[in-house]
Amino acid sequence: MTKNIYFASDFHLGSPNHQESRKREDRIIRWLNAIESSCAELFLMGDIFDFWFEYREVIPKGFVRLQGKLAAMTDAGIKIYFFKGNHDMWVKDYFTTEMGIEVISDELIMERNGKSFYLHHGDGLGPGDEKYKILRKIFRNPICQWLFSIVPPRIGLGIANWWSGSSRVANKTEEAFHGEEFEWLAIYAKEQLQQAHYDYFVFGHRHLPLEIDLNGKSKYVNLGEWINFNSYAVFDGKELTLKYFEK
Ligand SMILES: [Mn+2]
Repeated sequence: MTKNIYFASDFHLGSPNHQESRKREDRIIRWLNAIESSCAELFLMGDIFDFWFEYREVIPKGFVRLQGKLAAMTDAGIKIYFFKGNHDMWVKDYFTTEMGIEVISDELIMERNGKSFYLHHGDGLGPGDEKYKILRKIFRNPICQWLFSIVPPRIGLGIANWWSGSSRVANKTEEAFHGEEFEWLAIYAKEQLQQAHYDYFVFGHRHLPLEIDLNGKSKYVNLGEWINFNSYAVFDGKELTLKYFEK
């Protein structure tokens, strides 16, 4: 492996308003420009958009710089993956058709340079959050998605934007660490380790950059978010490390 693999999540573009989102989008473009020459693969691991719903003929306005940049990167031979997050699970084929991006619905298990990875946005895993686990089933249900798709975008996106206005990022809440025993994704990762060995677990969703040693042989990395942290992870073929951009 001569080039690196990069991981980032939770840009929440669109939140809390157009102006602040644009500033964040510019920062993300600067980051992509900075990593591009050393990047073999890029994993965008969910909640890239604060809300994204793809109608059959229509997509939400905005985010054109990111879309253009990602298309240029895949055109240049960089492989890009887009994981569905809990805010942008309604992607269909637009990212694949227009930008050559591979969309991942749930977990992705892979091996790179002899290291095994377990990747997932992180929503709906581990103990607790029962309310969301039910909502997730509704949101991911094809009939519910079809019903939403026939609501005119003016109404559908209006409801969605109102909903995302009440989210964690819209209120700029910086998440706090309450100890490893309360980290539900670390608990989930440890459960997975009972079945099989993975060198690295990479999740988003938690909005807190974390590097947790699970058993001396496996590590859980949380990618944080780009409102307060600008955090991302890089795998150089030997090690997975958490880093911060313009911090
Ligand atoms: Mn998120």
